[in-house]
Amino acid sequence: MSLNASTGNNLIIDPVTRIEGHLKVEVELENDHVKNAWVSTQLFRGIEVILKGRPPKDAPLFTQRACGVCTNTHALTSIRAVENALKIKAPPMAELIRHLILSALIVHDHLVHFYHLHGLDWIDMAAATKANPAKAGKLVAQTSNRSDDPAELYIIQKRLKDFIKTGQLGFLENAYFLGENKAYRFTPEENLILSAHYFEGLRIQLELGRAMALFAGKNPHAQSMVIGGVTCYDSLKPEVIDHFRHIWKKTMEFVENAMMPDIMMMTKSYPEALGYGKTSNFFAFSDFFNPETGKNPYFRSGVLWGNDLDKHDNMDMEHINEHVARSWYEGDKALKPYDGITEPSYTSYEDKDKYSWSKAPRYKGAPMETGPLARRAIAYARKEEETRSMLDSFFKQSGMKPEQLFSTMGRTVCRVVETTMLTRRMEGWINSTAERIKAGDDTIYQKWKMPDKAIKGVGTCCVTRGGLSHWVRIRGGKIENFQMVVPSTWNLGPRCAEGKLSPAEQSLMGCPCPDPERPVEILRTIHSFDPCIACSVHLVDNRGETVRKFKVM
Ligand code: NFE
Ligand code: MG
Repeated sequence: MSLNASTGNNLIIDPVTRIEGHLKVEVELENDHVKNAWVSTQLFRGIEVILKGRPPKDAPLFTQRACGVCTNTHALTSIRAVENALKIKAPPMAELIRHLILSALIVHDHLVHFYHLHGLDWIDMAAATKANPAKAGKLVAQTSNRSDDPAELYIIQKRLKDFIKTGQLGFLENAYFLGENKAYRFTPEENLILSAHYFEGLRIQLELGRAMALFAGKNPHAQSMVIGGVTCYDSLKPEVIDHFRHIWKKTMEFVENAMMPDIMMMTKSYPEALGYGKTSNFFAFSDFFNPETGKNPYFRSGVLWGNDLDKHDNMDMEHINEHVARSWYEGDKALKPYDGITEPSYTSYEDKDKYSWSKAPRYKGAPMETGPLARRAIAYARKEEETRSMLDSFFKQSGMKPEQLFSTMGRTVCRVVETTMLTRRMEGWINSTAERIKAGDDTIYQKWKMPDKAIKGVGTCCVTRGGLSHWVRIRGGKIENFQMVVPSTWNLGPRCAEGKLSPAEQSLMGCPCPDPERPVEILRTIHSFDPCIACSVHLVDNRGETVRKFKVM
């Protein structure tokens, strides 16, 4: 990571690392706190433009290449958009398989974010070398259903020590920053446990990739999802669903006995992170509908206003539009996604009027956060039983209060709670798939015909980072317009035409920054959104005065 201080009190972090894609954060500091913030996507995604004039069946193959992280969700969402336009529904078995692929992806991504992307904002692996493995083993036994296994922890610690002896410390030396860093407060034993879970999580990550590929054909980027259903006829075998179940079981054990106790430990060790990172409004889409009826979604849509658990509403797609006035695009009018225009018009790296490749989606004109915090807060506000009981029990054990959900740490708490809920729910879909395979159900595709007349459709999806929507207009069997309104666009976009800050910009206002050379609180807050500024054109122009240099070995 490189930090560049421009003149005055502004601090620029560019690029923000441990995310997907290229993000620049600029903040104005006053009295050790953030007074103003600009979040800028330093990357152009041309996918919407590429799709124009192509046949709709190309959409899943192109859209999922926007990203290597949420991959098959774009395929699925574009398929749903076209299916919505055609007014068709995939057969129940195809819907079930889509549930398996999507849920495995969300669990995978949440786990990767918790340990491998966001984890090192809190965990100091170098400090884990000072731990007493026996003491750490006792702590594991006290906080989870796992048995006391100091031998495993001793081996991890030895590996870390050997690695550190090589002198090529990279990210392991006192977290991101050289020297003593008071912002890192886990005990050596806690650091050792979390380091062990970081490495174990890498193996689960690999397995979950395999689980997706069992039905998606490959990972990343599903090959088997098509308009009308799925095509994985070869996967409709008992041994395939057994393999999927085997991976699910390992994941479930890890989620319950590592992720859940670890987020508890984190919340207790960093209570101040419950006090910053606030945004204002939230939305969620529905997903995981009953495969037979297409009703009763497991994740339910909604809107929540002003960080108020008593102020919630139904979601109405009519109220979504996208602003470009402060983005590097032509035009200054907010447009409905069906009529959205993506015409690049870059100004400069220093520009504060137009400063991002991201558009600024708004709902009823308001910036809305989306993602696990939005989904869980809306479900909690609506008194949905499972979310309510999981969060209430977390509040009781951690001392956290419901209103503290709206914070940097609250975002991560919701991510882990959601991971647990979804992993538990997967068992039912695995059972249903196994039963249908046993009964010989191989109806996974419904034929369709593209009409000549003009049609349009919208597809929505609950993806890892929030509510994703694809909007397609088709004429003469070709895509006339295609717009993707992506969770990270909602969360990490720029200001809109009315100058309203995006959720990520709001979240930084007032964020503490006691050490501008090591602005870990700002990184914790930005990372808590799990940003994905997916890869397209890379346009970074790095200027300013260097305050620290980091060698990448
Ligand atoms: Ni590229 Fe994504 C997800 C989508 S972007 S990771 O989840 O859609 O926020
Ligand atoms: Mg878009």
